[in-house]
Formats: sequence, structure tokens, C-alpha cells
Amino acid sequence: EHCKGVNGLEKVVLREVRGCSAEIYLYGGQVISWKNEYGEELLFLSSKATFTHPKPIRGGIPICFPQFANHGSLEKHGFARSRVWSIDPDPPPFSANSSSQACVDLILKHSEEEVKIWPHRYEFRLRITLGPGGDLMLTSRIRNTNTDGKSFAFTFAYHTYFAVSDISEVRVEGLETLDYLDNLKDKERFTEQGDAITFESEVDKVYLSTPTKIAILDHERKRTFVLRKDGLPDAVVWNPWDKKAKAMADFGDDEYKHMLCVEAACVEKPIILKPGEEWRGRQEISAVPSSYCSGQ
Ligand code: TA6
Repeated sequence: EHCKGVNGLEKVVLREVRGCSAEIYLYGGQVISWKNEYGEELLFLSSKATFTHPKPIRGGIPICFPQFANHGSLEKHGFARSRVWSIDPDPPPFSANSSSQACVDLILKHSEEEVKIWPHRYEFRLRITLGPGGDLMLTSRIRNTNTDGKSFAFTFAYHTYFAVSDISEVRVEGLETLDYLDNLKDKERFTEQGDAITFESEVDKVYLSTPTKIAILDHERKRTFVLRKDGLPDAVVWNPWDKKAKAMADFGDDEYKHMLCVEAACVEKPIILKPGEEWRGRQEISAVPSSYCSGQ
């Protein structure tokens, strides 16, 4: 279903047989809503989010490309999140058993304006699929279409804002004992302790070379999000906490209590593509009752 959303912006709504749904704005190529079969929202979208160019939408799953955060000289998190994407007229083929899934294929290509700030030509294909159980899969295929023989390098993240009941009751499992870069300490490298991660103040970390599965346990709601990733070695964990929340115009003062960003990413070692080469990176998220995962 292709229709108009906030400010007349174009959006696509995916629906799955049991009633799960996802909403994707062409502005940013951004998922802004993902609901389970009971109609419960699983992603955080700020009540103060703006839907006005060139500001990105605060919440859902912004795409950070071709630069994560300020790891380079471009605008923070790159330009893909504030460009208007198109429906892909020539999507890549499906695998044999996936034709019944709700899915949309988007595409973004360099614009002449953009070439002035990042002198490269590319095709970025983004497939967003809502699986039969309500799982949300994002697959990115990025191709270097330079005709001048030049390679390009980029960093990337699926900047996923999960909705949680109370951040101080949330645990993240799968990142224990890993090295991370701490953005609050000049990107210095540290090693995480052995326990699951919990939250009592601002966190802004890039965990390096993580396992492909990370779990976010929302104790109060008895829900566990499982994030699986492929082609994206790192994982970002971010919560702005109270002071940074107040400093952001498009974020409510208390909203930090109800969100947590956990992001499949490639930050430390940029991806390098030669002309004609393609990279693929996937993030799959599912939401399940906690008892299924932890045996409680
Ligand atoms: O992914 C974490 C991060 O890079 C943080 O440093 C934080 O600033 C966040 O992204 C949001 O960035 P934004 O530009 O959307 O305000």
C-alpha cells in the first residue's frame, strides 16, 4: 500500500497476514513504525519528530550512509537519511521461498548536488521485508557505479530505535567482554565487563566485531527483541539520557526512558568498493515474549 503520510510525504505500508505491519517513508528510506499482531508499536518515534527536509526523522530506523556519526568529513550520519528515495523499478530477484512476504524495494542514487560533497556514483538498493512471523528484515545492496575507475569507502548503520517500557529495566545480551569505542570519551577503546549491559546514564558506544545475534530484554514488558545481522561486524548502543535529551529539539525531555538504539553497523573498518563491486548488509529484528528466549 502506497499512500501519503505526515506533511504529505509518501509512505509504503506493509501488512502481514496475522496483522503485523510496518510503515516506510520514502523520505530517508526510513522505517518509522513496526507493529506486532496486537497493534503494539515496537519502534520508538519521538513525539517531537519533524518530517521536514533536510532534518532527518527522529526514530524508527534511519539509514546512516555513507558515513556513520562523525567518522569522516561529511554531515553527521551521512546524507541518505535526508534524501527522498524511490521505489526500485528493477529490484533484485527473490529467493525461492520468499515471494509470499510483504516487501518493498527502494533505491537511492547519487544526485548531481551530492557528487559535489562526496564525489562518487552509487546505487543503493534497500529491501524491507515483513516476514510471516512479523520479523522485520532490511537488506542493503550498495554498488559502486563510478566510471572514473575510483574505489570508494563508507561506513554504515541501521540506526534502530527500539521502544522499551523503562530503560532502567532493560538488559542487552551478546556484547559482554567485547572491545568498544566510547564516543563519550573521544572514541577511546575499552573492553566491556562480563555482565549483560544495563543502563543508568548516557551510553554511546560502538562494540567491535560482535556476534551476529544480540538480544534486548525488556523485563517490564516481558518482551525480547532479537537482532541478527550479516555483513555488519559492529554494533552501536546509544541512549542520550536526560541532559542530551533536553538538548535535542526533536526529542522529548523524558523520552530517553522509553527508547534504546541498538544498531547493526560497520564503523571501525570502512567498507571499500571498487567500481562494479557490490556490498550487502542485513539486519533482521524480531520481537518475542521473554519466556521463549530466557526460559523464565
Ligand atoms: O548512534 C549513536 C549516535 O551517533 C550518537 O552519537 C547520537 O548523537 C545519535 O547517533 C543521534 O544522532 P543524530 O544526528 O540523529 O542526533
